[in-house]
Amino acid sequence: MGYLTGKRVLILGVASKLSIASGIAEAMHREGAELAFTYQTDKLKERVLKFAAGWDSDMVYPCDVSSDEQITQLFESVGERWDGIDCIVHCLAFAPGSELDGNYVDVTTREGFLTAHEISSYSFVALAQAGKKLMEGRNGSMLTLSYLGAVRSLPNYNVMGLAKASLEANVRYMASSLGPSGTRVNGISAGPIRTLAASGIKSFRTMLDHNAKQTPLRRNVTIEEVGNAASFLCSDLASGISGEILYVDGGFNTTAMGSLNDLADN
Ligand code: NAD
Ligand code: 0WE
Repeated sequence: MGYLTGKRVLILGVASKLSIASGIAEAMHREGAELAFTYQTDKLKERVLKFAAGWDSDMVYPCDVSSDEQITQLFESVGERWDGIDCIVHCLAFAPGSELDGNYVDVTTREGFLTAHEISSYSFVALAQAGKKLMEGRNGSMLTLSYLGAVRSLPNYNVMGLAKASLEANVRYMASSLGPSGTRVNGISAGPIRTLAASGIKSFRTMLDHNAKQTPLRRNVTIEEVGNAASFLCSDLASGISGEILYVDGGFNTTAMGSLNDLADN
């Protein structure tokens, strides 16, 4: 019997089979969880329905997190099928593409800053608020996905780094806020992975190659590895863990100077 048997999990952010949310769904389904999904736009609906069916789910709902109405409606719809939710998995982020290309001080705009923070961080607490009633008293948990750019500056990640810093603070404040009602809140900081969100990024291939070379494990991580860590954090095996950011990055964040092996005169 899987360690998520009997858990009802709502997953936001499946867009393709490469999505980190898909790796999480795959691992959670394997461990016995019952799953429900959302999609951002009608264009994605059929695709998410098909993926959901593969994980034995027919619960698929629209939710663009920029809309208060859609967030409210989401929990009304889920509440018609489930009397409670054990986990909410937030696996989405967005900043306008022009913010993620070039010198931070030169390319950042008021509008891009606001959008990045609204979609990538505010949405996490908005979901907690709208889902609170369904989550209460079940030893449930919430999980989000972050990136090292929250705590280190790196080329082109720019305003997304600030939004992820806000998201990580959100994890800590939400953990304090929801702890008394029995809900844990955590984040996973994943290493770089080729997904749709990454495919729009200039030089992503170069970044992946560099990352693999400089990481203690000497390779990039996979959505399966993130999925396994996510399943653990949402399970009762992690009942003592809240407010935490768990790095699933092959150890990259723990090093300085990296490996010298790819330098000319080492
Ligand atoms: P992805 O493109 O597969 O998923 C991004 C998702 O965000 C999509 O499903 C998209 O529909 C959704 N989204 C964007 N704006 C939305 C909105 N307004 N409302 C609802 N949904 C919206 O990419 P991914 O890499 O799997 O990204 C998932 C999460 O993982 C993001 O938070 C990302 O920052 C994080 N992350 C990614 C990497 C990486 O290298 N790929 C590394 C660390 C963290
Ligand atoms: O969080 C992310 C990417 C999130 C993202 C991606 C896009 C691309 C398309 C947010 N908004 C958009 N907007 C778009 O228009 N990652 C952790 C992946 C990522 O993105 C980078 C990275 C890494 C790693 C951007 C620059 C540098 C490194």
